[in-house]
Amino acid sequence: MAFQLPELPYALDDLEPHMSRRTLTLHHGKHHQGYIDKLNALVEGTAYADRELREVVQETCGQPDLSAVFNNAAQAWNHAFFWLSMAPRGGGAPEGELALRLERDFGDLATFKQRFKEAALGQFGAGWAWLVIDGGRLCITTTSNADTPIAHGLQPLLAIDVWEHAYYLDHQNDRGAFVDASLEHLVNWEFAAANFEDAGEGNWKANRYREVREAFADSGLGEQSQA
Ligand code: MN3
Repeated sequence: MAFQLPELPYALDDLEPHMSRRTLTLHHGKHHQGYIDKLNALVEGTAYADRELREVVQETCGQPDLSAVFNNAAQAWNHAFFWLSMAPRGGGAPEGELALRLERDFGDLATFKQRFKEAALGQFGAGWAWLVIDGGRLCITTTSNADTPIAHGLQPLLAIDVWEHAYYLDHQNDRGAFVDASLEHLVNWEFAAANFEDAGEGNWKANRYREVREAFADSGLGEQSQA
């Protein structure tokens, strides 16, 4: 079965005034649809046509002769993830274990937002800014063009599309204003928390165990026991 454009999880004007109906209409209905259509044309009649989208992304990464498949598959996946990374009346603050982890790894929410914005502004040209889990730690990372954390073994929690088409109609060249609006009003922390749990995080027993284990390693006894 051909890959399908996922429906938006909200109405086209639900993210206004921070993301306009016009932007969402074009971004979802033209850009995202375009990646799906190109992917379907590229994989028709190949084994990739019957695979999960995520598998297509992971299996075609880094293969020069499959770069067109990778680019369109990754963009199809990234956009589906991006729509879920936003919510009407989003923003605010994460709760529960994710909030504690954000404090542990960034200090506080304001510092996280500042670093996320710096990363998004520092991404030269088209790409994406992500909150990911890397080895149990929350990290901010960026990718260029279609590249995606799932091609590199990282579990993303949130994404912001920083291609110009994501913000030019609403914020013109001001990527920083777009990132600010996204973090203040659109970011879907419930989606981030769900991804956090899917990655095996957020279980208080596991986290307590991890803290004990890290303290043990920091004491030097951990290394000694491995020798
Ligand atoms: Mn886009």
